[in-house]
Amino acid sequence: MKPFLLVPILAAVVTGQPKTYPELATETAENLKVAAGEFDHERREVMIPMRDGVKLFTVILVPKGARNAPILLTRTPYNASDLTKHAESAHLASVLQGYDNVTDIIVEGGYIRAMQDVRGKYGSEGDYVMTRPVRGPRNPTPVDHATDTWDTVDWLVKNVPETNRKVGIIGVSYDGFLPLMALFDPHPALKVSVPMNPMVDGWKGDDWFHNGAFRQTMMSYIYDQQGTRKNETKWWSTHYDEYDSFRRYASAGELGKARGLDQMGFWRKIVEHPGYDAWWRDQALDQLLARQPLKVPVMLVHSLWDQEDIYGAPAVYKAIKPKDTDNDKVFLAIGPWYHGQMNGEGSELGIVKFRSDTALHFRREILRPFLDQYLKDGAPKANLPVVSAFETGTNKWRALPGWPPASTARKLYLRADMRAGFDEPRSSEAQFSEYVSDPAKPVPYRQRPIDSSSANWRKWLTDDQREASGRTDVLTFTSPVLTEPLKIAGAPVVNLVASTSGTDSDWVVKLIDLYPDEVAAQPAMGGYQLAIAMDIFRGRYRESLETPKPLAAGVPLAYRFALPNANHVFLPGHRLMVHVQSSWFPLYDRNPQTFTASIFWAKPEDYRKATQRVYHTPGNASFLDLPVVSAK
Ligand code: PG9
Repeated sequence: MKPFLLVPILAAVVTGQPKTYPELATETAENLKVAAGEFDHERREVMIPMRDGVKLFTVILVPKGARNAPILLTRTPYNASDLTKHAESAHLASVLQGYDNVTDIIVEGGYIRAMQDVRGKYGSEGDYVMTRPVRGPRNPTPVDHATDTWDTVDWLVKNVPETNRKVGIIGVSYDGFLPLMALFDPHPALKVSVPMNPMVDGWKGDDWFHNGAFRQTMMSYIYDQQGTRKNETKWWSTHYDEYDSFRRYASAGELGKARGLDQMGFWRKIVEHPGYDAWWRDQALDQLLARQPLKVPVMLVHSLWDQEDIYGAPAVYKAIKPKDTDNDKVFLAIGPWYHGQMNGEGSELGIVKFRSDTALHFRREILRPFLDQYLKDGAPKANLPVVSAFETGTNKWRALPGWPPASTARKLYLRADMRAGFDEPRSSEAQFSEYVSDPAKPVPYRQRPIDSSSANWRKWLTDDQREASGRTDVLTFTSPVLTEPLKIAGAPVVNLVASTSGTDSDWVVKLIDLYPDEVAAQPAMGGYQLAIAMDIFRGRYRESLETPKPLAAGVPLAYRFALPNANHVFLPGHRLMVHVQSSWFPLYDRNPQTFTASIFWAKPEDYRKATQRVYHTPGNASFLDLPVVSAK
């Protein structure tokens, strides 16, 4: 070390005088200009002004030499800058690689890519409101995602000289909810909308609740999203096994309180609205869009094993397809995917193999022709079927005129001795099957330890349900071995007649494809219990989704609710199986099994064991209505 440098510094510390050492000029570039020569695209970062003066950060990636190119826009709360910088590369394909981009379509198709932070997140100005409601009773401001999309599209077509002035909006999940919001009074240059796995109804069956049961693993999402503009402060773990982390608290409300979640506005609203009241109904996009004129062609994209938004896409299809009188504006694609998998590799999900890259097929053969038709000047008509649906079991794509296809409802009865079958129960058989549900030891939703990493979480719907079937608090009804294929397409409907010794209860029902005892081609599938459709229903909402009521203890009561859509063939040699249980932890908060005004504030003493009975008598039969279609 050179003593002459130290002397002035020490002197400054001792005397408090300013430093007197010689200047060494910074070597950092003053205003870096990136040498663009090797790049196959140009990156522009702009602040686009909205009608209320708020500016939204937008990245625009223009392929080199682009002329008359259409724009594919994604709006996001997840950081537009990061999502367009998956790699430090000169190649558009590398910077876009990731599940938020249909990279091959953009690159091969010569699209201009635009990605924008929604107001209040990351580089954008303004206030953040979770899935900001449309202008109206839940949003008194003059701006919503419809106006922000309108203003953005207007700016893009006027300020990106390489464009043909045609814009499509596309995205997954939250970024899939936004293409739906774009359909309210759309800009004339918005030519197509592709909501993939969109969040549509947060209470009925998407991210926040399923039929009234709260998805408490979403608490970390709220914390990260609404703690800071740039998600800088993160929810923390305390245990490797999520089961243990959540089990420490009596309720989700208590956990939220302990972690300061009540500082986040959306959490306060969730806790205020546990039932399906006007606050939820006013935001249910399927219901809202049913009342809008249909102006822009839409391709809804649905994943059969969507662990986050399994309700949304088919619900919107059902709501808006009847308005498509010329049958040329509303399309549906259904694939065997987890949330967002259509943008990645789709030849398997967990252990389940599909024998071809279904996601690539979707992008190449379905989505790309659809986008090209509406966005590219002079592109040919795509000639797509209204519905392109991958059929699991047989692993085939099917072209269908609508969804669901015509079917016959066949009742799959739950019978005594843990049998399931198409014959009605007889009066001679035991009246019910029972189990004890103990909230102190809730049924894990997947094998413990439950590690919450995203790579792991996205596969859980295809986990082997064998794990649950070994428990004494899970009923498992099984059919004889099938001798012929049985094909279902649509939503199976649960008709459960059940009693609880408590005054509130959750009912989880799973329709399962039970594989043969041994599967020579893939030994790990021997005896595999693959969930085809499953969901939870919170008993207190049996009579009214809005106003909860205590259940009459010990009385058989009917519960009717739809499971998520399936498009599946149960093959010969397989069996049908149905599980019934009363908890699914920690994905869903525990039902105390004693009626309380709000389960968010249930007290430790409210949690009680209950004896649960599933009835199978001629007058009180429990069954699943299966939408059976011809297996040809
Ligand atoms: N499922 C996520 C989400 C959507 C909407 C609201 C909250 C969360 C997502 O993947 O974006």
